[in-house]
Amino acid sequence: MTAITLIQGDITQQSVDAIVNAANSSLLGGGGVDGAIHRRGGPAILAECRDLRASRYGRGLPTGQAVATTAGNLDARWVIHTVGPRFTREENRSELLASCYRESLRIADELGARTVAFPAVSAGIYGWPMEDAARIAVETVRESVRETESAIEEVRFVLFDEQAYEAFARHVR
Ligand code: AR6
Repeated sequence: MTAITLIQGDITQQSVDAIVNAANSSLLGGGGVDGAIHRRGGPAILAECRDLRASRYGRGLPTGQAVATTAGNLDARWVIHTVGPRFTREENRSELLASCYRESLRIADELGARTVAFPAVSAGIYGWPMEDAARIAVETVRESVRETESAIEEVRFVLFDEQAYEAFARHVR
């Protein structure tokens, strides 16, 4: 049985087995959570991301997929980088956002992670409305841990501000 928990705070301060990063397909860093993870995690994470670009993802990590690296100086064993879709009103990309959560959990499970922290993927720079991002995140994680009979003990959503926390809380209840 996997517990789904919520906290308001900074994901780079969490002690968990795996921290999920809302990356971009270059895997070479950016702003938001991505910037914070590389800043606090140190250069080992970026070095591994560069190797991944060179070996497996020459064209970038596709949207909706995920890949793990070391967590460098973070209090975690792995960072799982996933690429959320940019929000657009012209096209429904919910399935790609759901895929970020499913793929990240699949990799976490494969690695043997027991505790996994997620930010609100796509709900910052990529413009996804928080309410909808929260619904997709919580529904997907719930279904995914049920269907895969995951050995993960806790999936923790780490929300940066109160508005995000409240949006997730409406769905976790
Ligand atoms: N801990 C937890 N949540 C955070 C933190 C933090 N330290 N910092 C920001 N958030 P974003 P995206 C929240 O923009 O929308 C980057 O440049 C933030 O308030 O980090 O998927 C990447 O390289 C928001 O609610 O990710 C990509 O180019 C949520 O995390 C692009 O941004 C996600 O915001 C990805 O954009």
